[in-house]
Amino acid sequence: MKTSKILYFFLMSLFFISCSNDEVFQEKEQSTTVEKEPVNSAKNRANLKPIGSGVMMQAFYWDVPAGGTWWNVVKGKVAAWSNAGIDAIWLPPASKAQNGPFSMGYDPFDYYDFGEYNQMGSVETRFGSTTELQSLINTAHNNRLSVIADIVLNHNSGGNSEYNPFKGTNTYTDYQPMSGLFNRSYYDFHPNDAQASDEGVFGGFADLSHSKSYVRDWLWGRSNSVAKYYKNFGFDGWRFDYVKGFGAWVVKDWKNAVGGFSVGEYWDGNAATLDWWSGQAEVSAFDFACYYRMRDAFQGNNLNRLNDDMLWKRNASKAVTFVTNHDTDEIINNKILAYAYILTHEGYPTIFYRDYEDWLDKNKLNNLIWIHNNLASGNTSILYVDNDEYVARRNGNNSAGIVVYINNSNSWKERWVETNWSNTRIKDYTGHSGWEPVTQGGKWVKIQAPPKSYSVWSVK
Ligand SMILES: [Ca+2]
Ligand SMILES: [Ca+2]
Repeated sequence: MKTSKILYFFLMSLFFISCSNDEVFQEKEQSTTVEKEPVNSAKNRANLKPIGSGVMMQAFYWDVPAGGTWWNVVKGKVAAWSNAGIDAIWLPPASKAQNGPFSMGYDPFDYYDFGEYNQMGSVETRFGSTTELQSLINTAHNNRLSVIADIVLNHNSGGNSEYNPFKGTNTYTDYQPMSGLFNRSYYDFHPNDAQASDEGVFGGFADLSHSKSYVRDWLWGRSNSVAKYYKNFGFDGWRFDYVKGFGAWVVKDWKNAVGGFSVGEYWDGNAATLDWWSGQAEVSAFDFACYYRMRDAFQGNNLNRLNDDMLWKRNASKAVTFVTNHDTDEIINNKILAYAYILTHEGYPTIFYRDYEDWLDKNKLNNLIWIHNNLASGNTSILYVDNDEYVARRNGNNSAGIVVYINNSNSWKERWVETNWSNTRIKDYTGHSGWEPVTQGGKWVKIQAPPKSYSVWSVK
């Protein structure tokens, strides 16, 4: 989560306080008694595609339509996504937050309320009801997709005011959620009798103190902990929000308690730092180094930056690559080129909902997903790079591998490159070039790429 979002929360809080709850949310409270679907069986999970074998879908963006419909929107798309080669969907924080029906979920109040208790102004969350979430997860599983929960462990929001002896004043640290689970008080937030502070705070939010055994026990330790409640509900993996705000051991302990694919949002452009955090937490990390280098390359028109350090180059198995997310306001020029980059390179790539559904050419993305899942294997050799051209080779292991040619100039480019294939006919699997050249005995071949576009070559 991004610092500029603090203003959003603040303004929404003011708006919320100024509204009369009864008038605004009356309709919401009526349509909530629907029979619950059964929790997913282990059998249902057994057929899931392995996470990382395909591509992740970030199944939301900032300010998706409110009104409790988003889970149903996503449910309507998962079959097509799975057919396209997606292997997991990442959902926004699913539990009731302070801003209730308006919240994107990053101001968590009651971790156990997926939209079944009338608190914080509504029964449903912004995204829907418990039943609708359960139905979405069941549908995703039936389509072999894993479901990744967005977990906010750094801070809470929405507690009542109480006198806090550690601050000598009143603080909003009195939490008595309607689920009746994980009540909190000033002892559970910084500063307290255990710690004055931890690695970081987010804005003015109440900063959870993981040094308290009570907090650790509720978050992941006990049989009805938050982590186990989510897992039993059907979530398969975890995306941890703002992990700069607490020790890497918190993520590690959560993962050890319930297992599952895990990725942390350590917002830092330094590849060495990301690699360090990933090693400490023993989970994956979003490759912010790759994100910033791609921005320099495609926004700054200097593809030489793709030569620079990124997490996937240090530890591909722990790098989750992305072109944009719900927090990044910068628009990368020629975004499809950035997707051509992450979908042909190492790391576990993520596609942003709006890029796929609203903004970019879905056929081009589907083609790149297919290339990622079927051809782009093995380690990477960069064959050529200058300001506006980039050529790299995936050397193959379980498939033939590829040569990807990215052209950020305004004219066609062609170039002799060294492949891993001798006397072999190859073709461009994007269809952008109609050439079908035969590689020389020494494995060299001439390939081409159209202006502001790319080509991906492999054995015909
Ligand atoms: Ca709904
Ligand atoms: Ca913190």
